[in-house]
Amino acid sequence: MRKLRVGVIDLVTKGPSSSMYGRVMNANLASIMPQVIATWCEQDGHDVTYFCYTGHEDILEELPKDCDIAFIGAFTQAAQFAYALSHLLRSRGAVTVLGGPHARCYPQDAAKYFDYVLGFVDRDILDTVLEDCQPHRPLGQRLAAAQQPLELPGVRERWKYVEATLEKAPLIKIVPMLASLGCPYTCSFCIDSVVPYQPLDSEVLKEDLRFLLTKYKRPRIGWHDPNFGVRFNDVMEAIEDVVPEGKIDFIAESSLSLLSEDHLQRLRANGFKAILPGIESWYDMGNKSKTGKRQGLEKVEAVSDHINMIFRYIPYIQTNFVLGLDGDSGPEPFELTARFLDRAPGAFPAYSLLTAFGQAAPLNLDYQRAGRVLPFPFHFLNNNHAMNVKPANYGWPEFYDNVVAVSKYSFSWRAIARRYRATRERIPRWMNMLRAMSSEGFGRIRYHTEIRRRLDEDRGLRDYFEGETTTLPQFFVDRLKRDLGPLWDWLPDGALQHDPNAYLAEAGDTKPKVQMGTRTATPLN
Ligand code: B12
Ligand code: SF4
Repeated sequence: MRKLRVGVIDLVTKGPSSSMYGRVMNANLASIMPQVIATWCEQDGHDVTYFCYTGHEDILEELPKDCDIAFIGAFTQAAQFAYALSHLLRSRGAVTVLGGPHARCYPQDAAKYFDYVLGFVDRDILDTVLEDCQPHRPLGQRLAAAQQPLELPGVRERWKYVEATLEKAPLIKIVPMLASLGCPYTCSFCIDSVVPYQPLDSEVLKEDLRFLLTKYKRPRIGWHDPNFGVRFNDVMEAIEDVVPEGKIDFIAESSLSLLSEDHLQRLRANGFKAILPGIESWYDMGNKSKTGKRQGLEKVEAVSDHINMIFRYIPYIQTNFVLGLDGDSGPEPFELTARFLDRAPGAFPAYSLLTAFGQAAPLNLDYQRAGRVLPFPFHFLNNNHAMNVKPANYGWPEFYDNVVAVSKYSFSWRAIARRYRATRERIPRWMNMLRAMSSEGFGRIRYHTEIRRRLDEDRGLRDYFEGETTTLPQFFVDRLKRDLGPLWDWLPDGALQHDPNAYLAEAGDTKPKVQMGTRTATPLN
């Protein structure tokens, strides 16, 4: 294989950012896979330039120059930014490759702007691309391994990329690690519901933990496992084998069903400082939260007791909710969330508006078949800036009234003060405060309130939400232009639009059975 100049770009954000929280945290949200790609390319003998874009760099200045091939890792919210970047890099003679969540969810669209669009990637797929390395235009080649890779280079092998990224994190440095891929649960809205659970090599894990103890006085590790601790004993034994008690702090996303009291005792002993369980809904997903058939207030009571019990062991808890699921109707789900916050005041609530990310989850076919998926530009699909599924049981004004109400309740000064008092440790207290006052708390209240106002006052925007027009409201065009900064000029023609039913079409299905265009001010069922 000829020696290539390879650029690897990890897009942590969707454009230039001046946010305080972003400056502190974005580098800590970098992805593992771009570092893996960089490591593998280097092991294959290529010249690699790796660049993690956190939103605070001058993108035009720091972009890898003169590459033969550029790999870009992007979430869907960074799709337009990535498309523009690909356009720019192609104009300089590079072949471009897209990988990551957007490539997995919207390969049909991404293929219009990249030479290769990758799904699951292992070394064979990477080598296929590197060996071929030529423009594929107008439509890029779509390649994917049949399953997730069985092994990945650990932190020691990825170190130079980890280190370069964490230099951009001024206060807290969190090293990303993986102990497993996939998930044994089957939450139908989730990308992992169809990816088999697979633990990664525990020897690599141990070696990485040992290695990190030589690099930092007290390392902090963020597990990127979709559901950490499924093989609980195995992973705890690996940690206990090599980490002296209290020498490493860990953060993990784990489902409540895995967080029993005996597990929590062990997690505390092993330095787990933050846990992010998904609650999702008060009417659904009982298997995940170990609440079985309990629903509504009964589930609130069970879950808040559980969360308060977790607090006795773990100082920071973020609880994840999905707003607008089909099982929800009326103000009650939102009011129940407020009751939950009353009963478990220390939990930091993270809200996601229900989003059908292309072909991520099987449930998305149903939404597309029902004609419920709206064509919001990818840039707004970050679970907050747009909800691209028409809610089953709410009209938009009613839905946003509830979203605004629950956001205001969650980030009121009263709630912030109660969260502060209920949190024991200094960094978690400070994190909660910063998050509430940044774009995540106050910022979202402002944003959702603006959307709610426009639903009444901006006819074009309302029609777009109702599916009565596909003309993108000026509000979104202006925001996108502002957010892309210098890359707006590189956005390819047509890149603001996509086919929201591409997955359905590719699955060989016909047109959506229910066409949009009817207002749903009253419940549909
Ligand atoms: C860990 C995680 C996070 C972490 C770390 C994020 C990160 N930078 O990786 C945190 C908590 C920070 C996070 C944040 C968010 N997340 Co998240 N997250 C995940 C999770 C659980 C695991 C991802 C992971 O690392 N898997 C391990 C890797 C090895 O596997 P993989 O992602 O499947 O990648 C394979 C291929 O895609 C490919 N690949 C991946 N990256 C790249 C890069 C290149 C260059 C190449 C060539 C290939 C490649 O190779 C891999 C091996 O086969 C996924 C769920 C899931 N399992 O995908 C959600 C998920 C990726 N997140 C999601 C979302 C929406 C978000 C947020 C927008 C949430 C929010 N509202 O804030 C933010 C956005 C952050 C950002 N950077 O833009 C969505 C993404 C949907 C989409 N199409 O964009 C997912 C799929 C969850 C879901 N809703 O179903 N997330
Ligand atoms: S438990 Fe979490 S990671 Fe697993 S399928 Fe459900 S939502 Fe996805």
